[in-house]
Amino acid sequence: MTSQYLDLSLEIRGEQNEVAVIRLTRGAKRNALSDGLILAIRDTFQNLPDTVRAAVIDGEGEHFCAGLDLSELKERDAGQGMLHSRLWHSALECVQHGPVPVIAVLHGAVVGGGLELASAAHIRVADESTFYALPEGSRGIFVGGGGSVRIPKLIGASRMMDMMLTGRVYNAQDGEKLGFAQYLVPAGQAFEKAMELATRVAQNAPLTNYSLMHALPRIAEQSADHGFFTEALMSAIAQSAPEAKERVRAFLEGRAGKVQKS
Ligand code: 1HE
Repeated sequence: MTSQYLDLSLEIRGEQNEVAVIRLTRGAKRNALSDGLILAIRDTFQNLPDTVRAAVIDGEGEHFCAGLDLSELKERDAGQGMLHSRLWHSALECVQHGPVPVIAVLHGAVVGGGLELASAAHIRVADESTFYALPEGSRGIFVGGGGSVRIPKLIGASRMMDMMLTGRVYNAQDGEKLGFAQYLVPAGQAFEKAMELATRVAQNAPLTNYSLMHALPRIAEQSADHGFFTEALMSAIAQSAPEAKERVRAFLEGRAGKVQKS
């Protein structure tokens, strides 16, 4: 199944239609995020078919995403700017706290709002052409798509501060070491790797994936005492699911795979 929004395509893949491939299709503008494209991202993640268990987000052409569509910025006053930022927040919330884990395919420019979008994904696979920057500093603006909350969690506030103050650009190798991406692959191979990971992620019990996406980041924000308590609740709910019981039984009866040395 495929469907087409403005500057975005959705394709459902896999034997059980379990992987959604969402692609920004505005390559001529380096996938710059117009209001229409942000709305398409929000609506797509809100309305994924029930069969979908994992999603891959990719960008057409040589660059993942050039960030905010700067051509739409010039007419906004302060009130509209606030609402615009809140629109981004709601759209990227649908990516981060939507129904399924999201794997971002990074290549070329991952800059400004493009980095904010990538930061809302759960796994980032970068290829060697990737570079990361926050040019907001030099454009006289600030991040507005949740970057000040999500990016310090990946690389720390001091590195984000440096990127914005000095215009520092990180290449793919350094970006992976810092924590922007969990995987680094040769140029042109990020989509294939992301599909391999999505297929694997889609095999997990849905409740386990949901627990990871929704509980783990919240526990990280809690005090240790509250975190232990939330963990115990989540653990009890996950293990009580019939699917968890069956998976454990399958291992004990020799029907499930062992953990293999990498
Ligand atoms: C754009 C945008 C854009 C390209 N808004 N139109 N983001 C930035 O400050 C990054 C700005 N973009 C760039 O630095 C470069 O375009 C790239 C490094 C990403 C790619 O370079 P290149 O040589 O491959 O492409 P190009 O020739 O610069 O761009 C091709 C076209 O895309 C060109 O339009 P054309 O009509 O002349 O063909 C560009 O104007 C257009 N284009 N990027 C609008 N961003 C929620 S707040 C988030 C705040 C931010 O994201 S600020 C950071 C914005």
